[in-house]
Amino acid sequence: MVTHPLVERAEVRLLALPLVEPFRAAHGALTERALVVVRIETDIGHGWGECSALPDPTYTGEWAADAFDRLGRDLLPLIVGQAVGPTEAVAALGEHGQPMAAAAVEMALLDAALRAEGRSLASHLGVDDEVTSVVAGAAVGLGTVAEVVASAERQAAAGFGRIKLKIQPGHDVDVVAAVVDAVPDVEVQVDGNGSFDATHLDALAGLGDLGVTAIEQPFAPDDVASAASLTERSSAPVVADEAAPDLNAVRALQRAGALGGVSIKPPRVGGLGRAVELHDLCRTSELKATAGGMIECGLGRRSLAALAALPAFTLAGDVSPAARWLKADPWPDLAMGAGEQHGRILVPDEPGVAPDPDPELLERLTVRRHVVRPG
Ligand code: OSB
Ligand code: MG
Repeated sequence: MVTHPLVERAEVRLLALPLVEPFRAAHGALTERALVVVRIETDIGHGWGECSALPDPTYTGEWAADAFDRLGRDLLPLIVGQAVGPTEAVAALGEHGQPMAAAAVEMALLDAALRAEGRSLASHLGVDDEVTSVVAGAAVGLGTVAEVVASAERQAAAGFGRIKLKIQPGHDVDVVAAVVDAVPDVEVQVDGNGSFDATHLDALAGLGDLGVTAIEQPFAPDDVASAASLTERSSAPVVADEAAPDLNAVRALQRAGALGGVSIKPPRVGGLGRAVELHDLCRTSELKATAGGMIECGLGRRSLAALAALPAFTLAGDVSPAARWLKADPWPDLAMGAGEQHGRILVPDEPGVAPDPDPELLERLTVRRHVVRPG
C-alpha cells in the first residue's frame, strides 16, 4: 500500500497579472489575467498548483474568482488534514464539476512529491531522457489584418516556428492568407473557438489549401455533423479543444469521423494524469495531439512544456514562455533554446513542477488570499 503525504495546510490566491497585449478570441477578450494558484503544505514539503480558469466563464464553465471561492470554501477543506496523493485528490475533487480546480490541487501535490523525490515532472510523466526541447509555438489573437500580421511577424522574429491564429467568421481566409504571405516559413494553425457553423464549410476547407496544418475547434462542441463534413473535405486535421473534456468525448468524435487531432490541456481534462491518458489514447488511435495553452503563468507553462515532450504530440502546440502574454509573473519562466535549439522550448528538468515563485512579486500581484487549516 502506498502511503500518501499528510496535507497540513493549504492556501489559495487570486492573482491579477497584467498582459503584454489584450488576448482576443471568438469567445471573448482578456485584458488582465486573473489567475488562481494554490500552495499545499504536507509532511514531506510544499508544492504549488495552478488553476487556469479564465477570468470569465467564456471558454468553459469555470472562472477564476469562482474557483478561488470554491477551492477555499469547499475543495481544499476536503483534503486538508487528510493523507492524499495527486491521483486520489483528482478522483475526489473531480466529482465537483471543477476540473481546473482539481488540476490545481493535483499539480500542487505532485510538485510536493516530486520535489521530495528530487525528480522532474518530465521524468515522472515518462518523457524520454533524450527529448530535451519541444517546438516553440505562439498564439495570436483576433485583430485587424494589419495587427495580426504585425503580431505574427513579431512572433516569427522571436523564434516561434509555429503560430496559432484565432479566427472567426469573416476573419478567416483573408487573415490567414496575409499571414502565410508575411511569414512563409512559419507553420500556421487556426483556432475558431466554436464560432463557425455548416454555412462556413467552404471557407474552412480552403484553409488547408493555404497550408494551414490544423483547424482547432471550428464548430460548437455539439456540432459533430459539421466537424465530420470538414474532416472529410479538409487536408488539415480538425482538432478538438472545447469538445474534448474527457476520453469518451474523444472516442465518440473519432467514431463519428469528426476528428483528426486533440488539443490536450491538463486544466480542461482535470489534470496531468488525465492528460497523459488522453495522450495515450491519441497514440494508440492515430490521432495527432497538440499541447494546448491557457495563458498560464510560468508554473502552468512549465507543466505544459514537460507534457508536450511526450511522443503523441506530433502537432506543434501553444508552448511559449508565459511572457508571450504576461507582463509580470512570479514564477520562473520557460526558456527558448539557443544555437541549434533556437525555435525550441527547453523542457524543464528541475525537481518538481517548477521552482518557487518570487515571494515579493507574488505578494504584489495577489488580490485575495485564503488559508485552509485542519478542523
Ligand atoms: O482556445 O486554445 C484556446 C487560451 C485560453 C483559453 C482557450 C484557448 C487559449 C489559447 C491560448 O488559445 C494560447 C496560449 O496560451 O498561448
Ligand atoms: Mg482552442
